Amino acid sequence: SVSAESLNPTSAGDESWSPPYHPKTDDQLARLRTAVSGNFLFSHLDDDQFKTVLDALVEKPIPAKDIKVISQGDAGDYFYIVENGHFDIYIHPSGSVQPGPGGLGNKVSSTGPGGSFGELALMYNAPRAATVISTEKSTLWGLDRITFRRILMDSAFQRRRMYEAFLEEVPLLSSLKPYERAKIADALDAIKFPAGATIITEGDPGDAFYLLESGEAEALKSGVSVKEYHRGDYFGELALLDEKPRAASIVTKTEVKVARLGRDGFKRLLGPVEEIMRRTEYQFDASKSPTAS
Ligand code: 1OR
Repeated sequence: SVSAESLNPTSAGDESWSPPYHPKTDDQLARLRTAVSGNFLFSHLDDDQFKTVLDALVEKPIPAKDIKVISQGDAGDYFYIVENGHFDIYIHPSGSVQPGPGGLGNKVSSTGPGGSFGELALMYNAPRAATVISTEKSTLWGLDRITFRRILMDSAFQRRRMYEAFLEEVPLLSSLKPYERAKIADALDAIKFPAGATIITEGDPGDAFYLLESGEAEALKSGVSVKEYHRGDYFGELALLDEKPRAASIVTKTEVKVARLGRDGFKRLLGPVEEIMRRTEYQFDASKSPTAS
């Protein structure tokens, strides 16, 4: 559970805190900017926060495969962003790494360029939830615990909490693990539309996927209503799945709140439910049309 300290990352009397400053070469800065550009935890920072984080990050070269960057059960010190290379993630059911073969537990996930790991122990003041180990020579950037908590955590935490309950209710996402939904929450943007607004225009290229959080909307093909959307429904996936123009317009019928996921997030985070999305049929169902009687 969430301790009081983790909701209030800055303990009293730290007015004297100054963020770590690790000078960087132009080459390092350029590589770092590319590495964080795809990371959603950074996309909601203002310019000052972004600069503080860039200054605080430290390059951590991982010279080979089989290097354990994080051991399950340890205390958390750094959050990591992957610039290049690859890492496997293991969880041992006993809660920590065990001696001997198979001691890492079961492989649950993996991550590569633009990905990140190690946030959980810092967010929740908990032991490391998993072991993270390199599968090749790699480059990481590390952010210390205090800078992570002071600058990145509030926005990440709020976003995860804000969307936790809603994402649990979305049928499309019900097969995902809670941690996978948390990663989706990091990447969502909340947008409101008044009644009668066009969210998607038929024929346009697609750049985002949407989950409907509240209100009602409908899909129109050449001006004819073909489908209605309610809380928990999704739209905008077809153009992204097959790189096709928008197959319909989506227009709001009431005031609407949507959670928007950009193309990168869609590709990276919704892979596990791609087959479910592809199974959705879009035949015109006259019995459900508002014009049928
Ligand atoms: P950490 O600080 O606990 C280990 O250190 C990191 O592995 C953890 O933060 C996450 O960033 C990362 N469950 C828990 N941690 C995971 C998982 C995970 N995947 C990556 N990490 N999964 C749940 C398995 C039941 C895998 C979900 C696909």
